[in-house]
Amino acid sequence: DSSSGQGPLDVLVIGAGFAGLHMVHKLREQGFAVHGLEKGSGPGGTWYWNRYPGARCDSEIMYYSFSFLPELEQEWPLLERYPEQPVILRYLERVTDVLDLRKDFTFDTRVTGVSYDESENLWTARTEDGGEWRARFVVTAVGCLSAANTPDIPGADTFAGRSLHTGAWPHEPVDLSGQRVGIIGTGASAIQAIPVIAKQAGHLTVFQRTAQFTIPAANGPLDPQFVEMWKQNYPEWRRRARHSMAGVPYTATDVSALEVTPEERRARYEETWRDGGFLFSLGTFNDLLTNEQANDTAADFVRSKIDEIVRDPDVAEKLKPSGYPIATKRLPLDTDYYDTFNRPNVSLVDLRRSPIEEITPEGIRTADGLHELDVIIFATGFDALTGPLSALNITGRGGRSLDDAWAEGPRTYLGLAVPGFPNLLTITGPGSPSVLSNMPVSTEQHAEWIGDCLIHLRDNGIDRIEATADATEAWTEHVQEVAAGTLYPRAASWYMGANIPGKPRLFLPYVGGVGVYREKCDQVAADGYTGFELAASGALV
Ligand code: NA7
Repeated sequence: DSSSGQGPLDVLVIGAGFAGLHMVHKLREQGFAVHGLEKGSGPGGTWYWNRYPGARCDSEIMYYSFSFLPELEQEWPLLERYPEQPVILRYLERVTDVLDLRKDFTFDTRVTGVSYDESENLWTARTEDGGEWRARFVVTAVGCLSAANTPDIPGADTFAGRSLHTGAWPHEPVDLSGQRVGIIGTGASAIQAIPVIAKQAGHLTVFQRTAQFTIPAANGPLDPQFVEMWKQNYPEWRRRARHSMAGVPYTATDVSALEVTPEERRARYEETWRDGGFLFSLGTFNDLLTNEQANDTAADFVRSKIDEIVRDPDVAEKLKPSGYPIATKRLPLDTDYYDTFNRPNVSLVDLRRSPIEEITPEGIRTADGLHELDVIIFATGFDALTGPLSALNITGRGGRSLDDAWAEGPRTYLGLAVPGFPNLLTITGPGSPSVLSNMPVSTEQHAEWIGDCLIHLRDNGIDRIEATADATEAWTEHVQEVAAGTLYPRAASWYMGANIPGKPRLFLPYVGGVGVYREKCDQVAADGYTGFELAASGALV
């Protein structure tokens, strides 16, 4: 390997989740000298790290998988509607073995710096263990939600009990039975974890800053006949997902929430609430994310459900989200979330009324007093999209850091490339649909596009590709414009960078939909990589 002094690689891939596994496979198939680095001890990415109780995917198992492995697709058991973390991890391990990818990755290797040398047109990645890897191209496959965010709470390091983060959960089992557990946060991770932890813990205290809308997952075993129907029609389901809005094969509706009677509306919400999943936001009406009044109808419906489910009216009131439109913060899916607050061993602290003052050796002190705890779980999310790239300490042309280039928010061309950083390609980077989609559909599209791009460059004797400043400005503006046409920017969400103090506010993912986005990327390629500057041996072609 180049770490032991051999010549540079064609491509270095960072990460061994869905994106990195596919990328290394695709490039190896095409005859490139490619190698992958991964900080975990094995493949899995998100599903390697997020092992908290209740961790599962909110995409249904039928389409949370690769589309290019027809044999595995037929053989892989589809037992439960939403795959839990160990199932997805097993799937990715199986993919790694089926494709014989282990030999092309170095695990337990954290990349600490990646820098571009202009004179040689080469990248060097340095690793924590002192290794150096040189490559012509670097593809980041580091995920969007992999840099855990732990808020800076005074006294946090004085806590005498155990502190855990959902996104960096220990690999050995954590026994919470009989423990006094506190969980900070009520995002998608917490909403999965809370009902499960409540059944184990002696007492669970939920520290809520922003009440969340959540929709029942309606998880359960899949009917074998349904599975058979899926397996017989996989190519068609995959095609639909690729050309959809969110990477899921649902049929979009063209009905406005405001053009039906209140009774019809309620019936539609009831039906999708019962059936569970994202159909509630994606398939009921076409204007929930663009029209405030339409959105209110869905938000009111969920608030009415909270009243129905939660017995203590004061707790119900605290749980009711307000002040932002439904689904403009990532909508979680849950199994008995609101009902969990009917349990005698669960209490809710509303941090808006009584903020956290400090963490002490005994627990968490809020304005209303000390909550004594044995375990504190931070379900406080991630430095989304930019955090994982920032952690790589990337420097481009002229030694300029990516952090510096993005001081006012990330600017990318198609979420794939950044001016000043030639030959660096970012799978599901900011400015691509990424977190607003069923991830495997988006990582596949990027890995395929990048693979085809590198083949094009090789076939044409080109060894440098760089996004132009103009194309990047235009794309960044377009991403913001499309977001501004929706209700998304109304919420202080991690989509906006709002969860990290000091992070610039810019809408991070592309909300135009994966189908539209795919067409744009394909057009750029078909037109000879418009918006990129291509060069051979330093000379422009
Ligand atoms: P999220 O969605 O970012 O949720 C984090 C939660 O933690 C959210 O409720 C935050 O409240 C809360 N939070 C963050 N910082 C603090 C502080 N300082 N004090 C109190 N509460 C805080 O992360 P998840 O891991 O749940 O989900 C991330 C994605 O992973 C998910 O959407 C899926 O795509 C998978 P806030 O709303 O900011 O007031």
